[in-house]
Amino acid sequence: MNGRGLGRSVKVFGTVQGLRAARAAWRRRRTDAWGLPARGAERARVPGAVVGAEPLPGGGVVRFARSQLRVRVAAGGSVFWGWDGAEPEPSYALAGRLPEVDPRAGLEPDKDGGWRVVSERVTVAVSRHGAVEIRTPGGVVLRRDLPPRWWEPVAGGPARWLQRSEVAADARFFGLGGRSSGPRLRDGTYRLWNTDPRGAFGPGDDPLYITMPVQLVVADAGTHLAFVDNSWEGRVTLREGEEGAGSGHDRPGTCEVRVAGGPLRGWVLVGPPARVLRGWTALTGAPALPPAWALGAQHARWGFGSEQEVRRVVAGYRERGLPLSAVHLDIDHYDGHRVFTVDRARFPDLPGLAEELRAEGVRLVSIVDPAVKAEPGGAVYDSGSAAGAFVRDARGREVRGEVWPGECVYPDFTDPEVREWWGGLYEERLAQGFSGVWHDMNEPVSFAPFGDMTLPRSARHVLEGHGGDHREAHNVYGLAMARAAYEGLRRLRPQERPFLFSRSGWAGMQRYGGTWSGDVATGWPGLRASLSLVLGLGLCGVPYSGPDVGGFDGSPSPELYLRWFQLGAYLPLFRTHAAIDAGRREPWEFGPQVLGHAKAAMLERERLRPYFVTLAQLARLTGAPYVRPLWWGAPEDRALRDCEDAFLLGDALLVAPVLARGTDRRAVRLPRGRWYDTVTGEAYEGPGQVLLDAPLSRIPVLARAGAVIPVRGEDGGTELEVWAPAAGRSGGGLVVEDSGDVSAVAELERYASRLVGGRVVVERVAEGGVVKADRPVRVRGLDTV
Ligand code: NBV
Repeated sequence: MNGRGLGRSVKVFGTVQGLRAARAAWRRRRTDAWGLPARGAERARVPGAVVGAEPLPGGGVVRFARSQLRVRVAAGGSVFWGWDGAEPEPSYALAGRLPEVDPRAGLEPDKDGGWRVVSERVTVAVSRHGAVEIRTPGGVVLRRDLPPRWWEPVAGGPARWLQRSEVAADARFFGLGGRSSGPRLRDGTYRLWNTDPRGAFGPGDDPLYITMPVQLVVADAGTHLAFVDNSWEGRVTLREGEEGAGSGHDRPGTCEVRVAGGPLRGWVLVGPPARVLRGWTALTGAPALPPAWALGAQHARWGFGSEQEVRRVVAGYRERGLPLSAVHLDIDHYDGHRVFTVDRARFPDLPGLAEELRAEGVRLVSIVDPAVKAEPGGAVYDSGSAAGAFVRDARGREVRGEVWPGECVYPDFTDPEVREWWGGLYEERLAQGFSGVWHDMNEPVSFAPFGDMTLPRSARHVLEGHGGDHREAHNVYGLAMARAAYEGLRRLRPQERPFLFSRSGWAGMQRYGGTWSGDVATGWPGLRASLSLVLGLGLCGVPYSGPDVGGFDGSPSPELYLRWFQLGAYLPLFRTHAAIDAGRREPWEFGPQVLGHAKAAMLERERLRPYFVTLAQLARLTGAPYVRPLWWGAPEDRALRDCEDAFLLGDALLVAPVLARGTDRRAVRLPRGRWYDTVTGEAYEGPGQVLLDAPLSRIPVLARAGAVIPVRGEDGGTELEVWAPAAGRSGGGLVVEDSGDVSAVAELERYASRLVGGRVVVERVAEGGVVKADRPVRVRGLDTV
């Protein structure tokens, strides 16, 4: 344990729990010594030379001396590849049905004894030694996967493997789940092993709670997403390339994926970023739609202490005219930290409190931890034990860990029956009046002063019936827990959309909900890391997330708090939160000036609520995250690829948060086209960089010329804010309302804007032609045209 972690555990748990954690860590080590025999001698293997091929729909099988490769191109252009018998089958990442094959794609001989599959959007070329190239229809190579290598234990058992890939010299890497040091991933090694970083983290702390073998690669030649569909522990080493590196030759970018076992298979999607994310969503499932209230401001606290304290805080918001949508209760409202219980001395009437708050538009959200106190007589423990729900070791004994309630056991969420049992337990949360859940500690965590803070690697899991150990189940534990809760809540309340967000997860977790930053360190670097996480996760298909505004630990300066708040107001999950021993995070705790500016940010968020609702619906329909890197619409713009301090909120807005102390002006990089400062109305022309005022009262937010943005009007209805198109150009926007109905099909209103004789005309594009916009229109920026 590093000093930071040790310090915290002594402070938080006291020595008794510290000792128990040490015991649990030793137990874990012993369990693995018995259950995970040393690997022993290994045999190295490569595919060898090609010996034949067999066409199949969408591609075929290419046979090599010592392995075989299956290639299958789907109708939308997504490519499946699988070595050694790996087939495109359902997995934790994939959502049920596989995409249909492209019937026109077939295997054909290529030059030099290789084979290729040509389709409308992509060509896959397999060399005679097993290198796989992904090429654009024009023949430009986007990615070259070199022949893989395996190491098979002579005594049997899972083979570990390595795949090295090359990308263009100008390519930039993004993704790999939630990384603190991005969004552009620099040279280095990134672990694939979901991890509680032992205390508050900052940029460079890696790995964190959500790791995913999903990378988005952006280069002049095109964008692609490469996914390795394997949940085993692994490592990805990235190295950006260099143009004109040695004697004028380009050095390609490289990526090495090492995985400790499991199938060698994956998917590649090519195309502009929007199409890639659409394909990724088709493959792994549409993001769950948060209920509309979850797009408003939320306040959490570890250590509310009592119902009265919750009431006091909510009253504080109300009395100052600060909009508030939800309050989140942390583990301190449990009875002895036991999940699915309530401390009735301090929270005697939660259903009453929930009803009271609901009447003023404030929902209650509950934390849910996966670990169950191992105590006969405890209702959850007893019912789980009876159902055989808890993870066992290789000798068949329940695996015990140490978490907040003391000695705990862990539900095996990779077992469908356990998911069903666990999902039913949320009935208790609903009966307590909670409207949503917040999953924590689901990497899963077992406190330990040394070694990994998780379950033994040899712990057994059902893994949907095929059986395996924690090395394979670890990374999907949080995702499977989210599935259990999501499906349980759907069963319990079929008329409501579940609200769920989870600290840990894996590719596909968006089907069940979103996530948050976890324990981001209070400080300017933590603020930067917050943005990196949200952007990176969005590119991995998880659009709903946000940081602990103000940071998790300590006390932010008023300036830092305000800048965090101003950023948070433009992120999908807008929530203040902090640790039990941290300073306050209510907007009024930092003086009247901060309160005034924070209130302005909250009111602007409220005004933009219809836009957030639209973005949520669009994320569900298309996979496009609400928060996008500046290069989203222009991946060929290299300066945008390297810009990490601003983002697009949907198509219409560009948000340039202040990420450094003492800033009152900042450089903002603009994509092509005209952009208006939404406060001054000043117009700027992109591409290029401009210097904008960023006084304490606000962060720069720009609107794209021509944008039609749904905003809340003074009467509470939705109106259209339209930013004048530049001369000779047109624009537009979408509006999607949220009826709240679970089964409703989203109805898209499409608007077009153009400039006619110095006037802005806004029309609704309907079937069969354009009609007059039937919502109030407010034109902005016209005086600068
Ligand atoms: O439940 C307490 C905290 C929670 O407030 C935080 O948001 C989580 O990320 N939780 C972690 C457990 C302990 C952290 C030291």
